[in-house]
Amino acid sequence: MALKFQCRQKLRSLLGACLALGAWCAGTPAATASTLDIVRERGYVQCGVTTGFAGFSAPDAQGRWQGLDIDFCRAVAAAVLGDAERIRPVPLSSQQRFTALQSGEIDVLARNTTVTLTRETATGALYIGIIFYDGQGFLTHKEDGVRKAEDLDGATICMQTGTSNENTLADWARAKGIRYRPVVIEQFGEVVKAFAAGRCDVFSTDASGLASIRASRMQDPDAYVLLPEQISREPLGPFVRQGDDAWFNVVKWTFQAMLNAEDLGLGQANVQAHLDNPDPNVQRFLGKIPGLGRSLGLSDDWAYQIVRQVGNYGESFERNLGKGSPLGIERGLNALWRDGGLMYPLPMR
Ligand SMILES: N[C@@H](CCC(=O)N[C@@H](CS)C(=O)NCC(=O)O)C(=O)O
Repeated sequence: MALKFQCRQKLRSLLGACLALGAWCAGTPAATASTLDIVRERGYVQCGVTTGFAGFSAPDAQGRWQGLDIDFCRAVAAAVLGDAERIRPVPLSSQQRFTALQSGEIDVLARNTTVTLTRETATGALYIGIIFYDGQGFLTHKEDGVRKAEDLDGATICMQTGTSNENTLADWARAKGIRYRPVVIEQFGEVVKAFAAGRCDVFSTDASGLASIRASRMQDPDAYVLLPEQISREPLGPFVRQGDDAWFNVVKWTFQAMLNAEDLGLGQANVQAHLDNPDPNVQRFLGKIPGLGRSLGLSDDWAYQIVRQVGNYGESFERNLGKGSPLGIERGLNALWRDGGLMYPLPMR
């Protein structure tokens, strides 16, 4: 019996050594470590953001980055590190964003990025959810008198290199028999200048982006008209690298926590008072009934920290994009499903 036991012990340590050798041969520790461990070790989250797109990601007058995407990045930092301030925004042009994610320069791409099939198959990126439902639109000079998209025949249209907007516009125009001259420029600031200077008749990108450009980049916002049509679906989502499930889960459920908080009526101002709420859904969410945090490799107050430090999805939306903000965007499709929108929080249990 004892001999049998000894043999089994030897077999187990031999197996252990083989597994360790296998893991060593399979790659360097850096290649196998989860981004979750890397972020913890580093002490801050690196988020790929725009070079300055008010409402989504842009520095304010004090140099502090603000926006829906920035809030999301802060929420990830609150969940993982317990401190929403532990973020480093990495400004990226449309063209640079997926390379930065692939190379490990950033941990999360939170940059008004449309989810498409080929972006997932060709870039090794994986979206974690849709943070904003949008559609491609047109911003025109009011003095040109264009009132609908079909009047754009013969127009010169400005876009930014590396956006989904280039192909979407080409497809739409072809289907409608509309001719146009594209002016495609790599740097965002340069596209804005070209449009403002009248080098193009129209700026085309996501409608939310156009609202942002008009409100924050044009000297006289009233001199520009956002046409009523949207020619595509542009579901915008944060992305992580493929093949890192632990990190994917943390980032995905951070977004779900922001949606669930809104659904549960938990916001920045009242979440502390809800620590005594006997509703088991609230108790589980806030970690009073433990388990959810641990299952993600986080502390059990991860969701509490998100809401206390950043707020729920609706609060972030209103603060950055909503009716009270300079962009003045309606919740529309981005309302919770029970209010007629598409935001449907997944059960946190
Ligand atoms: N949702 C579209 C467009 C996103 C996009 O990159 N839009 C441009 C606006 S023209 C932008 O955000 N530029 C800001 C920058 O490069 O800093 C996509 O994913 O391709």
